[in-house]
Amino acid sequence: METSLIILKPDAVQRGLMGRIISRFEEKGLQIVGAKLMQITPELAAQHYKDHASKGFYPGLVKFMTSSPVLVLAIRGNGAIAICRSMMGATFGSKAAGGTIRGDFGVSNSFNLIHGSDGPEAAARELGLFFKAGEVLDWKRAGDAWIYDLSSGTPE
Ligand code: IDP
Ligand code: MG
Repeated sequence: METSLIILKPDAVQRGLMGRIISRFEEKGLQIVGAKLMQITPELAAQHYKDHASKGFYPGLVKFMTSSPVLVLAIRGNGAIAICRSMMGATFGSKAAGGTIRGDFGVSNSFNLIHGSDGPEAAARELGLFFKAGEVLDWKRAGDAWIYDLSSGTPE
């Protein structure tokens, strides 16, 4: 099982899209194992986006991400990191395919609604930035046996 760090960005929160976006992940069969409404500080934004520090869009990105509350989620499932990325769609709302979150809910390239970890290493680092020990919960979901084929002992 993988866990991805997802951020519903300030535009998603301000536009009242949190519920619809979370529903997509739940309907897919992914499990919410952490959730936190918070205002990102400039220091945390800088740590989170450290790989983009040299880019021209970086100052605007930090300003945007710290401008208003975000909803931070830890989302778990078999292959969850890649599944979340494909559900999010391409980075730019103007290019993201229909059926994806960015494709269906936005047109902007910078206000693109959602962040998702791009690999296992990034997910581990980002989960550590946004959640303290004990805030990501290993809870048993009653319906798991109908989400996955568990007959072999591992989720298929
Ligand atoms: P990703 O969020 O799809 O992984 P990244 O390339 O990692 O995309 O960029 C991080 C974030 O920086 C994007 O989600 C977007 O908010 C912003 N961003 C990336 N490229 C641009 C750009 O060219 N103009 C404005 N904002 C950008
Ligand atoms: Mg990225």
